[in-house]
Amino acid sequence: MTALRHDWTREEVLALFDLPFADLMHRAQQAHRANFDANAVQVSTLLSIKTGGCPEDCAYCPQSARYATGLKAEKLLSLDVVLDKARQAKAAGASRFCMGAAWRSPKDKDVAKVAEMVGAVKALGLETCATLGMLQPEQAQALKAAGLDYYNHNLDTAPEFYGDIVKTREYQDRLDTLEHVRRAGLKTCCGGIVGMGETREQRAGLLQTLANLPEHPTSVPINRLVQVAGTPLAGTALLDPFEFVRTVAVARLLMPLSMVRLSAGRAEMNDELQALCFLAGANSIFYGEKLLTTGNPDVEHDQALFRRLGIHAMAVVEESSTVHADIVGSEAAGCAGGGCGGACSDAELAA
Ligand code: SAM
Ligand code: DTB
Ligand code: SF4
Repeated sequence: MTALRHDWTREEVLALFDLPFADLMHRAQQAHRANFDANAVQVSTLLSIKTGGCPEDCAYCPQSARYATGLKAEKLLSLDVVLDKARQAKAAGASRFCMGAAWRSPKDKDVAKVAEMVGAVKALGLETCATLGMLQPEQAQALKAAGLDYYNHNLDTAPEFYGDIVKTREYQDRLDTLEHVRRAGLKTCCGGIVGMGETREQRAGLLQTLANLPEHPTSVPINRLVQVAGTPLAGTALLDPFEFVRTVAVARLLMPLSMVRLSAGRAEMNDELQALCFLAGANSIFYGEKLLTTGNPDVEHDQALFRRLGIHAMAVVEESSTVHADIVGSEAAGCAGGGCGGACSDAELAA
């Protein structure tokens, strides 16, 4: 049994970051293999259901109305359009469909419309995830009642660096929404962004805060900043790729039962760097040509990468059971021979 800790000190987390690269990778792989099939990667597809025009000032985000990024603000997509995209995502091999909206916090009438989308997407046999900004407790409950599986709400960076990145809300606001989401019985998807000019200590602070939440997030997206012209963070010095891999490895060690997602920024990474991230314990990706507003690797490229690395996709067939399928196919292959002893099926539920 892997023991889960929620009392990490900053020094302990930094000591992991400071390990020689090979030692850190070895430890991360041990933790990964103890809990998962190391060759299975979960695939989620993202859709921006409400793009741009956001009142918040997140310095990384192309969707803030405050920055001239050339992005056109759009209204909430219709149910038909969302369902069409969800069908396409399923046909391409995704197991989870994540709907993102550029809202600070949704109005109740927005939540009602998203709830309808959630029910319809779930009926296609996909896991559902939404990221809509700050939620009130009743809104989280309404989404849960509609069948939502996951709510994505990132802490984004360390508490002490947050004010440099976002001034229109507090770190505590993020923590409050996460609590409302957990109390509603939703699974949390919560991570952050690295490469925003933060220090190693602040990267450690992000992971420490995530691991010390009352429950480890079921999914932990690690985004590498996608630099978008017009945002205040465009032109930030690029993070050493090995430091990015270290961040993934430390996330794996601190949250051994969570799905660690290699998230935004893959389009700017070569295959070798992505392979190192999988070796460091990443076991989930966003799959499909687009993230929310920026690019992601082509589906064909990801399929080829999976084939070259001998990775297979995890496909969810029902709420409590995850099996593996080929990323290009629809036929579930079952968990036999994965070397996970069944642990991969339960890992998402166990965290
Ligand atoms: N508005 C909601 C919110 O902020 O929670 C949901 C959508 S927001 C775009 C979701 C997440 O996308 C952010 O928390 C951030 O982690 C990530 N994100 C946004 N812009 C990014 C960028 N340029 N590079 C990497 N991640 C980014
Ligand atoms: C997450 O952690 N990363 C995704 C998802 N959750 C919603 C969003 C990435 C956005 C990258 C910039 C864009 O495409 O607009
Ligand atoms: Fe708005 Fe979310 Fe972008 Fe911040 S990250 S500007 S809240 S869409």
